[in-house]
Amino acid sequence: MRTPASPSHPTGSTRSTRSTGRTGRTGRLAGAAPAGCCALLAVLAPGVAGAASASGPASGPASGPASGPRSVWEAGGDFSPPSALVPPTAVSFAPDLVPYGARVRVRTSVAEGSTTVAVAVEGLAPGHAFPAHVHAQTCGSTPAASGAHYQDRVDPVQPSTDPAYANDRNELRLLLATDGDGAAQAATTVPWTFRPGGAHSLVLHAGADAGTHAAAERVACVDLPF
Ligand SMILES: [Cu+2]
Repeated sequence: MRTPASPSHPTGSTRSTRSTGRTGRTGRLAGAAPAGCCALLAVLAPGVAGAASASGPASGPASGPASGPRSVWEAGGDFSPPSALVPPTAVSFAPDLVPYGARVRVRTSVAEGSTTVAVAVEGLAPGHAFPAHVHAQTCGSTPAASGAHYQDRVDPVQPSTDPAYANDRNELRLLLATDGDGAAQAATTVPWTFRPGGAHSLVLHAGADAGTHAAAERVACVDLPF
């Protein structure tokens, strides 16, 4: 019998809010980022936004996040085809759900042993709920390249289906529910930090059968900068 996920882990809080209207250009989230961008994320996670302004631009340390002083990493860009000449930061494998040119921003904040990930998207299929998870490997030319879900306590049996490990306390999960314009925001906090070098991407799944896509299909991927 396996040991269940640590009972000391509180349930991760996940929020999903809807946004109306367009926001500023996609780009850096801190420092010189457009006001629309940061105001949008400030709504999601005021503590994170405040930390970003205090810690300056997004370029985090080369090593992975660790507990201790607050660190902020930012990522994102325009979704591009995996075949793009320049390897894109954000890849779409299903342009009918995640059109090329749609935008994503991800802010990861680590402080005092907890991790908050805030995500904002624009230009996706409207009225659709995309489950998004942190995965272990970087995005690649195929949806499978991003590997397994990142787990705080790694399930010894892979692929992991044991609910003692595959749950929203042991993995980092969000739900991006787009509004009528295809915009969505979500943030979640987990009471642990990523192992250095252990987490490399945020993957969007179809969520529900859509067109030719099965619910579990990986429709897009964003490289995370740590
Ligand atoms: Cu996933």
